[in-house]
Amino acid sequence: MAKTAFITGVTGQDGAYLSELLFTKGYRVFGGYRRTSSPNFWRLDELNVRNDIELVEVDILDTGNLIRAFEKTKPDEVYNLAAQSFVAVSFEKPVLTGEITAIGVTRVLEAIRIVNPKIKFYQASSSEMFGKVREIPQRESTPFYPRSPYATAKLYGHWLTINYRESYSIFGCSGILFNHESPLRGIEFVTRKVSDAVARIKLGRQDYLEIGNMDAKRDWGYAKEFVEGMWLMLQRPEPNDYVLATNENHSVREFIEHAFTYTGISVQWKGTGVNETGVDSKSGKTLVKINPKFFRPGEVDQLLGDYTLAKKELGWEPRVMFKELVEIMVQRDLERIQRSS
Ligand code: NAP
Ligand code: G4F
Repeated sequence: MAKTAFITGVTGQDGAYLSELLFTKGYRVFGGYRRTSSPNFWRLDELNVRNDIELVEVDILDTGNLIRAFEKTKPDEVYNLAAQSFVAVSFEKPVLTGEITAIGVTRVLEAIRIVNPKIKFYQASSSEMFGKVREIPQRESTPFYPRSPYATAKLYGHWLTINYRESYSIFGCSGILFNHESPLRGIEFVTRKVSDAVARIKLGRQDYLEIGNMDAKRDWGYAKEFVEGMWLMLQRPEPNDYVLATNENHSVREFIEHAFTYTGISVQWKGTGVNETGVDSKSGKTLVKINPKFFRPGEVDQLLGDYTLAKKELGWEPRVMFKELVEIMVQRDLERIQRSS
């Protein structure tokens, strides 16, 4: 019989790709989305999965709402992707971030415990939990050192998943996912902000890009591949926690350079600190400026993941690496902007 999955946060980047993947595997997919005056289904439309998903209004701030949703839909698997997922906002809204990203996990797990403890559970944990990194590269056993309210909230959800596994034998897995990006990434995250801005600059729709800390390094992979790892975790005979990463890291600066290079523009860096600028090496025009408003009160300087366990136990490994990822994103934004004219 076809399996049934319930995805919280279906309107987000990973929710869209995971729905697409589960359909290829013959699942019935219920997609939890929160009510807003104008729902936000653009990612589901881009992947052409909106009509196949059975959409259910669910807010992970409301336990009763979750219980009724699971009673009605009877899922075999729940993927908890819903979160206030933007680190920068978590400094401005730490209480709300804790309610959604931390306590939200308790609500989902309690609903599972009450409705059917045999439901398999995936928790979207994050490499942000490694924060001020204690070892390089980071693996499942690396001690955590969260550097933001977001990361601290994710750490709560991570340990709660382990706690429910040990206390109530719930099949709960935490995927410790390093940054994963795509053309469906929210525009507020640095990769998509850059790919969109570079495409606009190339097409003459924007003058320059304003950016924060360009020296931060991330291990950036392709979201479409990372959702495969989520699904694989729930197909194992025993639950466990896994790092998914590419085991390569690059700075924001490198991301910007490669994005421009792809469009045929070469950037040259001038000046230092907040006065640093990126200029077009041919025309001398300023293309990149630093704006300190994008600096964070606590920064994660570098992340680098070791996915050895995922490769060994899940057979998962990344295929799209940094340069190809940048190119996929810039190309898609060029097409979008050209089409919108
Ligand atoms: P995303 O695009 O920001 O999506 C987050 C989703 O959560 C959206 O659908 C959002 O709905 C929903 N949501 C927020 N508050 C909610 C609430 N109170 N009730 C119900 N839904 C709510 O994030 P993503 O990149 O797909 O990431 C998926 C998950 O993985 C998140 O938990 C994120 O923290 C985690 N993660 C992401 C990465 C990454 O690099 N992408 C890495 C590690 C972990 P709206 O559309 O209404 O806002
Ligand atoms: O793209 P970011 O906002 O992603 P961040 O903070 O790494 O978080 C993302 O990945 C996590 C996994 O490690 C997820 F858990 C989380 O939900 C989210 O998906 O920022 C990346 C880096 C940071 O160091 C930031 O300071 O880019 C730097 N940055 C520099 N200028 C900027 C900017 N970030 C943003 N968003 N905007 C800028 O203008």
